[in-house]
Amino acid sequence: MQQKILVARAVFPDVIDRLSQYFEVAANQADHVYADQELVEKMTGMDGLLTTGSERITAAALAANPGLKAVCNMAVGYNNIDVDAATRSGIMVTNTPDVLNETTADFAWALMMATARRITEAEHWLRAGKWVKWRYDTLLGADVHGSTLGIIGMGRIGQAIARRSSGFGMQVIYHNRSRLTADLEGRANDAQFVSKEVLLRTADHVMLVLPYSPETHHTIGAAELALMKPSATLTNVARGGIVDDVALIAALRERRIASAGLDVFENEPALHPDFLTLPNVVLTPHIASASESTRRAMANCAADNLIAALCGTSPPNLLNPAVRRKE
Ligand code: 8YV
Repeated sequence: MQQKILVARAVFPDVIDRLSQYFEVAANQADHVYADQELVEKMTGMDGLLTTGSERITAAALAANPGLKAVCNMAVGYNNIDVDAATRSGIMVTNTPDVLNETTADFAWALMMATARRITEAEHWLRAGKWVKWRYDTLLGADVHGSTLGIIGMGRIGQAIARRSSGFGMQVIYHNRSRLTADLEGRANDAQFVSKEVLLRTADHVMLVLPYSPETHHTIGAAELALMKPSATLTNVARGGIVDDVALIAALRERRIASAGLDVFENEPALHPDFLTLPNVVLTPHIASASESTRRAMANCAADNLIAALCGTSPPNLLNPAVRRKE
């Protein structure tokens, strides 16, 4: 009998066609966002799932579907999936690393530069008809070239961001769970490992690229924001919840830091309404990996993992190799 899969959200039609050559596919091309319980019901009888970062795959959802064999996330982050529970239930979990490193690094730079040089604020000002004369102090921003870039979370995306800084004559400092090898530090524009406190006190531009977990929840809160320079910017392309949004809003409002560039938010897509009232924040809707070719690569990577997982070979991006395959 043909195995069944659920593709939980809309995806490129040719990826559905590809998966249909192997499986009976329940697709959601209408892109309905399933509530948690609705998703559990849709999972019933499925052998595999193709999810995005928006679906919460909890221990309860997994327990309600004992026949499930694989959950393949179309994202590098996988904090939406209870991987430990999946491992205990013999369910393989995969993600899509590497294919989005460079695209996400490009976007992180775009966001940091827009934040430092007040690009969106300037455009709103111009569109509002406020540009009636040149002034020496109109929309003055912070330089990026020659400044110190502080990266928290120096994985593959963090390193790709650091590499780009060499053309800007920047000094790179970073903080990470573990220090990189000397070779990797060299390739990351001679990045220097420092404590989180030194990074926050020293960096002109702080960039967050670390994965979300209970341990990294509110890595940046009121205390950390208080360490930053009043002229500094903060860019988050990682996950909502790494920053305490309420504390950040207060710091931006009181100009305790200069500005922030945010692609991710607590409770997204329902971001805190106060962000919309602040001029010194650049807001984007979780699109750091959203180039045409990268989103295609992510979808195909998730499909590759699902096909391998259900057709008896080892998925290329298996996150829980301890899992015992179900027959
Ligand atoms: C995705 C991401 O767009 O890969 C990740 O972890 O955050 C983004 O690239 C998003 O999670 C969709 O699944």
